[in-house]
Parts: sequence; C-alpha cells; structure tokens
Amino acid sequence: MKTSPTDTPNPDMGKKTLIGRLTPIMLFVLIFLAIFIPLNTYFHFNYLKLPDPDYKPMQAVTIQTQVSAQDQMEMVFVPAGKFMMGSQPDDDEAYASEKPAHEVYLDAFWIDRSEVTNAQYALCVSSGECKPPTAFGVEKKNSNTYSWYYGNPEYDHFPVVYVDWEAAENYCEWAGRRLPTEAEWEKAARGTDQRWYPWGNKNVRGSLVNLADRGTGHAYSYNLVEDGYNDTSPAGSYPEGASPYGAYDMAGNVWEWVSDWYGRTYYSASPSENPNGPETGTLKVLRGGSYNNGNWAIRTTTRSYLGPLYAYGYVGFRCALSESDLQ
Ligand SMILES: [Ca+2]
Ligand SMILES: [Ca+2]
Repeated sequence: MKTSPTDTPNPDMGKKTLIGRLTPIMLFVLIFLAIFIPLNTYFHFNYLKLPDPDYKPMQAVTIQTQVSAQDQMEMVFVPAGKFMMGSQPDDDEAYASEKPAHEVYLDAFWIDRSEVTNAQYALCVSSGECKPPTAFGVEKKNSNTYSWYYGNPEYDHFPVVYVDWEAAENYCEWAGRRLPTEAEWEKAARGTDQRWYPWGNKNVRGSLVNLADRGTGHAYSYNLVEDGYNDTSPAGSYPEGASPYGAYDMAGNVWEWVSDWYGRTYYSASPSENPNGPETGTLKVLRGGSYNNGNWAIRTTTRSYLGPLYAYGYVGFRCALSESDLQ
C-alpha cells in the first residue's frame, strides 16, 4: 500500500514515545529504591535470624555491682541458675565446636564489668606479683598500633594486652579473684535467652562494639559500620552494647582468656552443673572476639583458643569471683 508523506513515522516522535514510556519506569525504580534501601538497612540492623525458634527475650535484670578493694575493679553479679550454652544445630553461622547447645546450671558469681586495664595490671606489676606485658620473651610497651601503650597515662584505661594465660591467671589471683570458667563467661555475655550478641539480636552498630570496622581494612572487616577505633578502645566505651548483667566489651575490643582448656567436642560431654572444661589440654579458650575480628567472631558463642604461653596485642582478660567465696 502506498503511504502518504504524513503516514511516514516521524523518528523524533518515536524517541519521545520511548522516553515517555521509560519515564514512569524510571520513576517507579527510583521510588522503589527510595523505599527499599532504608527499609533494608532498618531490617538489617534490627532483625537477625533468631538462633532458636523458642527464643524469648529475658526480662530486664537489675544490675548489681561491687568494687574490688584490691584493684578498684567494678564487678557485676550473675545470679545462680540455668542458661543455654552453645549454638543450635541449625545455626549455619556456628562452628561444630559450638554445638550442641546444652543447658548448664551455674552457681552465682561476680564478673569484672570490663576487661582488666593497663593501670590495674600495673598495680600487680608494681607489687612484684605480675610480670610486665611480654610476648615471646620480650617486654611490650606498645600495642599493635599505639607506639607507647603500657605505662603511658593516656592509655591507663585501655585493656592490658600482651598477657599470656598464666599472666592473666596470676593477676586474678593477686586481685583475690580467678579467671571465669568458659560457661561463666558465656552466661555473663548472653544471659538466659540465647542471644547472638551481648546487646541482643540486633545487628552490629558502631555504637555497640569495637570490632574490625570499615577503617580496619581487613578482607573480613564489617564495613557497614565505623566504631571509632582500629586498635583497642578504653575499657567500657560502649555501654549501649553491655550484656544483660551489665558487663562491657563482652563482644570485641580484646579477646579474653578463660580458665578452661579447649576441647573441640567438650559440649557433647560437658557436665550440666558448673562445668570447668576438660581435665587436661594444650590450648586455653579465648572468648568474645576483638577489634581485629569481623561480626562473625564477636558472637556470644564463638570459641577460639591459643597455647597458654602465647601473648598478642588483641588478647586480654577479665576476672571472676564465686559468690560463695564472699561468704
Ligand atoms: Ca574498631
Ligand atoms: Ca572483650
């Protein structure tokens, strides 16, 4: 059929039509992104997959404290009772060593509210009962990035590092306390409701914990947040991230020695009352993760370990005390 000139499609008109058609789609995409991105961020930070379908948040605890006469450490109280230790079988985030989840009864105890600081540790060194921070036979005044750390008043309230397991145990003994058992440490960190993190089941934020954040530059850094430190932070800097009993830095800052030998399969054979680890071993347990770890390692159930004579710039400790030893 022959067409008149007016029937010939106008190329410009065609473009306008295409743009006209694309505009609502682009608008839709923009509106979708404007809603989706904030919503996704909100849910990411506020709702983790719960470790246990029967999860019931524990009721708020009245935080009880007392101060040690020996080193002025503030301690918090953890009442006697049962809690669920370890990770659920379907928890894909957890290593086999964290399983099975098992119920444990613990007597009442007190645990240091924060990691032992440089200034506190120095009291023990001055008394002659503790050796200075040392790694592989060499005294350490530095941390990983702070060139003068131990002995520098500027870092008095930062956690002591470069302390091996024996140094940590020695300190606690000097202070009239002891290292916590692994079970005591976990209960103090997560309470009785199987929470992922000391603050609950909301995801990591920079106001909750000192971990490897976007400033740290590791492949495993948790790049969504900025917590203000790429090395240790002053003990107790993140009160919003405290555990249900009021203990600080149970996630991150420095790993913490506990008294137990490490047993990869220990949870399958653990006594149900006041467990204190395998009888013998070659490795001691570390808990809580550090400023040098991403969000996976700072979970309340993560277990790590080191030989008892190893000392690093991301490992410290806190002490505990049985309530029965006070009576
Ligand atoms: Ca950090
Ligand atoms: Ca810690």
